[in-house]
Amino acid sequence: MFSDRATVQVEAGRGGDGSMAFRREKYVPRGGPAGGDGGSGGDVVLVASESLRDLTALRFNPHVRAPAGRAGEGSSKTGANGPDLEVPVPVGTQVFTEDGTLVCDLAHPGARVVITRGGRGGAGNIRFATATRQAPRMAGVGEDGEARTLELRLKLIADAALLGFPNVGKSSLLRRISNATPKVADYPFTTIEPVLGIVESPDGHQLTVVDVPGLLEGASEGVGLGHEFLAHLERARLLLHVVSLELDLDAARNGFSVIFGELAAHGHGLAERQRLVILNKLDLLAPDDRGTYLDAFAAAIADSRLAADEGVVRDDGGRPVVLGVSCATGEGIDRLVAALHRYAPAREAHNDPDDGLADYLVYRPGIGGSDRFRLLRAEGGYRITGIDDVAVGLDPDDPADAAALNAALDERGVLAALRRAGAATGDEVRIGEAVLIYGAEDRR
Ligand SMILES: Nc1nc2c(ncn2[C@@H]2O[C@H](COP(=O)(O)OP(=O)(O)OP(=O)(O)O)[C@@H](O)[C@H]2O)c(=O)[nH]1
Ligand SMILES: [Mg+2]
Repeated sequence: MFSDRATVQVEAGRGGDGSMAFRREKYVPRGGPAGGDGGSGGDVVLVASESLRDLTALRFNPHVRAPAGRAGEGSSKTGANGPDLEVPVPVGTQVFTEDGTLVCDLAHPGARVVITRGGRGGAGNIRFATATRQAPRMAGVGEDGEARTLELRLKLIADAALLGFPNVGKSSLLRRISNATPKVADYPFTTIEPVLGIVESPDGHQLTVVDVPGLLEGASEGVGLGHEFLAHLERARLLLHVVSLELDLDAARNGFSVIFGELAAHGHGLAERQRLVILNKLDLLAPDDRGTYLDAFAAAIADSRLAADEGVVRDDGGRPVVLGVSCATGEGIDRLVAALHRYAPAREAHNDPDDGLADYLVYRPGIGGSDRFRLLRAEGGYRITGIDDVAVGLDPDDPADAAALNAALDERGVLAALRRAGAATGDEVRIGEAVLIYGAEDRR
């Protein structure tokens, strides 16, 4: 199974609560406050890992939660921070919000994106001491960690991608030129999921080549398997268009045009992408006829009125290059590997900071938002700061106002935060001047 999509619910760790504690020493009758701050909750961090092939692991574990911070303790001890939770994803994973906005693209190995921030720890009661309030009975409650639903989509990253009709010998070719060993058989759709191989040049440079399921006419609209996999060609710099030798040249050319039509229909620049034409199964022709056939095929595709040769790699004379090979005998394979390295030269190590791809990124959708609030644990209940405006002008004893207030608090996440902080029915909740009573009907 190969999964190139997963929907995940990510939740960063909640901050630890601040402590409400006092010094107790033998000869200090009324020690001052000594409650330390809570630690912050762990972030959730996506990390692009070369050891993952696809998103299957996340599909089966779509809930990702970072550990909470520890509560502060007496003797002014700060609680430990919750450790960050690192979630490995395959290189080439793109992250989208639920409404389809691209958040980041983890296209480089080792790229890291902080996808949700842990909540801040609550302040210990030491921080509430003032000249007139020397024994504060109040401590901050840890903030909730950020939570969101994200859609992950994998688009494989390879230097070159094989494409063509089923059964033309794409997998046989990958076996010949790389370390990969995809299944080869004499029926269409032997390959049902992408396979990556590493091709080494004689001078030691390495390239990655991806083999995808064969394409059919209509693939871009969902015929066969090709539709889902066309997306995995998008990030290849060079396409390797494999054609199987057919004695009828017209049929061979038409097939070539059909595949081009699917690339063009898919879009994303596939039609214009550099494309190297490979004619496989050359062993089916008598040795003397091979050169003539290759020339005739090159002329036929250049002559096509369907622009199917757009993007095709050409020789110095402007004629399409058609590399004849036989995966059965190995003929032409060395030339093909050389051409591969020539037209898809090894990428320089990633060093372009402006390519829009994440190396280290902190995703902050809520920054500057008005919904930040702090929850304090106070004697008799809780105090909420930072959102005094929600209660202004509303009378909690009036049912309509109370309902509006309830909805506003729910929307800003205050009710959820109170619930998580352990609020019980009857607890007082103060917002600015307003005093509310936390009730069971608040629970959902
Ligand atoms: N005679 C001959 N047969 C070949 C050659 N290359 C591949 N074949 C045969 O062609 C058939 C299909 O080969 P595959 O490599 O599985 O083809 P594919 O394009 O990966 O096929 P799908 O995965 O179904 O899209 C197998 O029976 C291979 O043995 C070749 O150079 N000469
Ligand atoms: Mg195959």
